[in-house]
Amino acid sequence: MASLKGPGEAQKHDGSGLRIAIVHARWNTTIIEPLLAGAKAKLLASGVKESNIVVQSVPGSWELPIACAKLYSASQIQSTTSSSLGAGDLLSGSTPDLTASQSAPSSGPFDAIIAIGVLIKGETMHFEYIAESVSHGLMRIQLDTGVPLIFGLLTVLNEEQAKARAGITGGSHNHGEDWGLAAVELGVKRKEWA
Ligand code: DLZ
Repeated sequence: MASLKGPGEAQKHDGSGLRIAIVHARWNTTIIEPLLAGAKAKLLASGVKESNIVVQSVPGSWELPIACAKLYSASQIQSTTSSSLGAGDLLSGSTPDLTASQSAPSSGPFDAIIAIGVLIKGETMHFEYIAESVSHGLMRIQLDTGVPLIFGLLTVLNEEQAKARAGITGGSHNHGEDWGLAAVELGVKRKEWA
């Protein structure tokens, strides 16, 4: 029986002509890692070249909107100047910051950006403020730039819920995979809509 939840029947899209950025927070790393891996695996499985996947990290989810906005602008600058700098260089200043989770970036505009963060509710209102602001910020960037920005922000009440959405708990589904597929679908469709 078809599931009520999820994006429905899987669509197959050719990602071989796409350039995709993933920006992830480092808070709740043990949940972030499988989500990031799931998203990347589906990009690669859809034909996106490894060299066309740019991965950047920020401390927490609060920083996701500014990073996505800057990464987008940097890629636009490069596509008009043919600079040899990678998008990551422009995001982090003049010195390339290639940590373990960051691949050497290619250059050119992005067809889609995936923002990944995990917000776990605590005892204060912190969660509500960050969740709402970041959601609005990411939507604004998406509509202002016209570049699909995939919403990979988990807003959960506890660690168990987070694990169940990252494929960590037995039999659970990794939502990162959905985000990777959504990025390819939207990247392809954006070109068709242009
Ligand atoms: C401070 C904070 C807290 C309490 N919780 C989370 C969280 O669950 N998930 C997350 O991604 N980030 C959290 N942060 C960090 C903020 O997002 C941000 O990085 C800091 O407030 C610095 O601006």
